[in-house]
Amino acid sequence: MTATEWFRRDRFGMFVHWGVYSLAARHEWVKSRERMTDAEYQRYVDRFDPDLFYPREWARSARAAGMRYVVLTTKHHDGFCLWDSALTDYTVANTPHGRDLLAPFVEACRDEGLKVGFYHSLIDWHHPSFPIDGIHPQRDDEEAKAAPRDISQYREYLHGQVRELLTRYGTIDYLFFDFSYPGTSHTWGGKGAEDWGAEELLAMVRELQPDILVNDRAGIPGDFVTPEQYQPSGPMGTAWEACQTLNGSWGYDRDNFDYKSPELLVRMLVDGVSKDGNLLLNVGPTGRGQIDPEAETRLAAIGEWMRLHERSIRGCGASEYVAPADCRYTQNGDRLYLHLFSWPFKHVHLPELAGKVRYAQLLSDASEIRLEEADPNRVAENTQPGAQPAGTLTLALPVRRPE
Ligand code: FHN
Repeated sequence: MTATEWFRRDRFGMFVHWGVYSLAARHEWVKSRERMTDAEYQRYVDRFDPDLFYPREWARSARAAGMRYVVLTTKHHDGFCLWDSALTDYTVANTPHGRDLLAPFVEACRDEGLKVGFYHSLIDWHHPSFPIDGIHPQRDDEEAKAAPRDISQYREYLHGQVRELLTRYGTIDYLFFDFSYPGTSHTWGGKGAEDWGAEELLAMVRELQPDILVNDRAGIPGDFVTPEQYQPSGPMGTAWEACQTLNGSWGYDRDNFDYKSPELLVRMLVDGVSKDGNLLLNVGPTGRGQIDPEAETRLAAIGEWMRLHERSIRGCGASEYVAPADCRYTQNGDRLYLHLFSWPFKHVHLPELAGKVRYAQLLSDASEIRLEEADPNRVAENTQPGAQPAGTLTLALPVRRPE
């Protein structure tokens, strides 16, 4: 199976934003937003000791939710490394925890049959050669801005660390660079592909990991595009993956209880698959290493829906048919799945399916939906709405393929 094939089959992954900023517990950009110096930010490094870090629990939660790949931040914009890099001392080796965090993460994912993904930030607010730009914590420090910074030295560091990540941990299935979009000015501080050495970087990545999937954020096109915190209006003409948060924050944000409902999260997953895309749903573990209870309840609810409806997601994609209002179609061969985002409403009119549907059933309990009365209202009455886990009323409609 090619890399894109598993990606399109699996459809649903877990994003994990975790680092010393998790101790600040208010945003992964805390160093930039609060203009912290390295010395001020060191209080989190000095106290990073995730005694409740059990990556197998992360992997089990991901798998139970229906996710089939997990992507962990190896280094975020703060420059702090979750592995013992030979190229810097700014790593987990120099914290009270002291041990590599990537190896147990990778092992836990593999033990749970999940694909392994690394996130790696191009941006680095700690490296002495990384330019001071509009988002750098020292953006107001005239003396720091005046100091010479040679991005070619940072480029060498970036490539060297990516080499470490792709040679120390066996097969890595997926790489999420962050962030510099192809051909746009949106490259924060005006840095672009040439600054990162993007062509050489991706050539090295593919040489080291021939089957890896790489995203589009190293400044040049990759294997998939990455709409962030929005759902595209339709198929994007290439593999794509929407990365979404549970509550608007990527890192652990203790006082933020603005979590999306399980119903909305399921609909985001369905919506994405109906447009030939994936959903990468983020969790931000605490500074002790645990996925927070609010996130766990959402993952469990999605998992309950997936337990009954997985076949309308896994291996599915966009349909050639146009779904009625407030519905989505996902399709896999001659299996068409009609997802009703709101019900009961009196009838579902499927004129373009006239004569094509041989049989219909409610996916959650395999109960027949008699076509002449394919009326979710009656279905809802018969099946006790509570029987419908969060999300959608999904009908399986085996359709005759057009001759
Ligand atoms: O600035 C980052 C942000 O913290 C987060 O990592 C997201 C995830 O896609 N990427 C950048 C914003 O686009």
